[in-house]
Amino acid sequence: MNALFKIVAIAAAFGLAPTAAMAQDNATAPAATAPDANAALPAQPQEASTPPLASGGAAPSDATVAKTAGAYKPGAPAPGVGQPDGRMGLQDQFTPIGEEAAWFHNQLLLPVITAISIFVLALLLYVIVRFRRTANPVPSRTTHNTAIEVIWTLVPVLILVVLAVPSIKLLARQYSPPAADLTVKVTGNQWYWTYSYPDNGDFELVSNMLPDEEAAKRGEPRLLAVDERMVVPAGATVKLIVTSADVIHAFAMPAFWTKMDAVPGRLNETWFKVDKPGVYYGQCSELCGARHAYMPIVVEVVPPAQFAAWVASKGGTMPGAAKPASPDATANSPIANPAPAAPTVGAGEADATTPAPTNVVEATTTPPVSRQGEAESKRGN
Ligand SMILES: [Cu+2]
Repeated sequence: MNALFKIVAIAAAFGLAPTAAMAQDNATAPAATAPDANAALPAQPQEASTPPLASGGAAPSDATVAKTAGAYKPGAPAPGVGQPDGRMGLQDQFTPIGEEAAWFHNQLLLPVITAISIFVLALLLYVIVRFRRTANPVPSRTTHNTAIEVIWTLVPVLILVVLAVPSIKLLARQYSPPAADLTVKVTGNQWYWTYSYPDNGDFELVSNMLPDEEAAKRGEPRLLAVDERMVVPAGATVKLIVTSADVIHAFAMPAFWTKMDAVPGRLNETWFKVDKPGVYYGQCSELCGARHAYMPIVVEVVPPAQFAAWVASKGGTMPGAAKPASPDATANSPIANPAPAAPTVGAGEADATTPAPTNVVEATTTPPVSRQGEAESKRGN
């Protein structure tokens, strides 16, 4: 019996320890800097009452914006939302993936890790006391016990299976995003971020950290506030295309359970979907040089109408909106508005006064190179 306990103790120490270590890998530490959580300012957005598009920049090119939007005004952070607030453990999660992952960590991994650690510690203490040398002048020479060997093999396997099922499910869900409603290209730079919105006229923002005094003035946490936020609509699936212009950075947003390396020359993809409007803070999470600690990330989630107003204030457009009325390169293009087919003439003979479709004719009849110059010189007249 004594031997049995001894063996169990040793097995527990060696066999189960890796389980605990593995489980720990899944924990994600919250962002480092603890801000003073005194920023209890009026919560979120102001709808409608203000005239749309007050916030400077380019003129609204977009009729739907004028109809639907409240003006965009930068929202104020809420204590404990999207930023560290001195509590232990993970930040509150605001994405479906984050909620699932936090549940996995808090309800499954932590209890299992704790139980294993306490069990192993108890066995060790028992062995130390019960089998100390003075109490056992003649040690047992047992080397083998089939039953206990089966148990110490099977139990860890079962524990790993119980952990693996939700773990793999979560991993699969992270890598099978729903169809994106919005794409934002995120580029890491030494030492700031740029965000471009290819779906919205491809405008680009440069996002730098605010100095301490300015952050305090705006009621935002020190070392986390930025001048230009990444603004996204609430309830939308946002696809992030993450890359870097220089060295490896990492886009990390603890409250979204989102972390993705930004690697020069490579496009990485991740996504998030946040329903609750608010201001969320993150940081670069790859040691990227001298000012690595000073390139924070701010994502502001706003109601869709405000997002449209914000896009317009940046000179962008909403997908599907009417194009700007101003004449542009494509408005009179023979390709966009094909004219009835012109009589096919030898390209060289194309009349200088023939209107628009000359280039179409040229393109379809492909004149020999020697004559193309001739046609062009004629047209120039
Ligand atoms: Cu960085």
